[in-house]
Amino acid sequence: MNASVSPHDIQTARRSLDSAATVIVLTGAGISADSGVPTFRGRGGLWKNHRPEELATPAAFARDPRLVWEWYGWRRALVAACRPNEAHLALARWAADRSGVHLITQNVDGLHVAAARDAGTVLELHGSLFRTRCPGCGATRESRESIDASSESTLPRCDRCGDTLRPDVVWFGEPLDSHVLGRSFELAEQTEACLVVGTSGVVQPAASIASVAARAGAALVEVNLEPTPITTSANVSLRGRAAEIVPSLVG
Ligand code: BJW
Ligand code: ZN
Repeated sequence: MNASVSPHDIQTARRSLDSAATVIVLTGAGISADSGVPTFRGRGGLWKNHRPEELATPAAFARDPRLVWEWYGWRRALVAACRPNEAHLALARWAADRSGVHLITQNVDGLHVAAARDAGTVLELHGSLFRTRCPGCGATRESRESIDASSESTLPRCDRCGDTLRPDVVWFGEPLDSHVLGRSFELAEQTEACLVVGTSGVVQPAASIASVAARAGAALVEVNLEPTPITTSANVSLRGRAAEIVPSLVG
């Protein structure tokens, strides 16, 4: 067990989660860090000197779709080689083995779905790296092929209307899917416990899912390497790696 986490805290967190009839699990990039997926903020969050906030925007795509696709092509190739870790797998087993567990993720890497026995149980707030969307006609499709971002003319194009496709992810300033978001807040209002894993808690509206749950009376358990804005609302805050701590909470 991680040296900075006391067995007493693990036991308290476990008791809160076990005794709750309903639990939502809100995850962020930190849960996939142990699979080798880089997080957004902090060390390793930069790509060729660009901050994610500069590239994950509609304005960046309008200005330089080649550069944005180069970044997404690099990330797709990197994530395609990654596998769910012990935290994804433990959560998937837990959600399958007991009722009332709902996974809500900000991640676009598909690792919760890859680990899940029933992919329908995962709510993906920010879309998927492995889907494209046509800005022209709105068509979406699964997409796993490698991206040739050597020039604008080689970028993926819509076979219906010819427009340059974009990744089907949610960029800054864009609304989240209203059904996915609505369902997430509905679950947050009703849940008896909320487990938050590996998110900096700074990106809205996703971060509010945890505060809505806490305000509605849910027990809040946080797993992270460091304190976040969510920590002050948490009943138990566990400092350490998700792949190490999560299986001890839900295994
Ligand atoms: C570990 C670990 C290990 C590491 N174990 N832990 C209210 C207030 C202020 C601003 C806003 C607001 N409402 C909206 C905004 C604006 C904006 C926003 O939130 N800005 C803030 C940054 C200031 N939000 C939006 O623009 C959203 N849209 C919106 O609100 O639209 C409104 C609207 C309505 C109607 C019409 C039009 C508009 C959209 C947000 C979209 C976010 N998109 C991204 C990119 C997705 C695509 C892609 O991947 O390329 O989503 S940004 C990026 O951040 C990504 C992530 O999902 C998201 C969250 O990041 P996350 O998961 O927290 O990762 P990190 O890296 O930040 O943190 C990792 C954590 O893990 C750290 O804490 C580590 O310590 C920890 N860790 N290793 C455990 N092994
Ligand atoms: Zn189209």
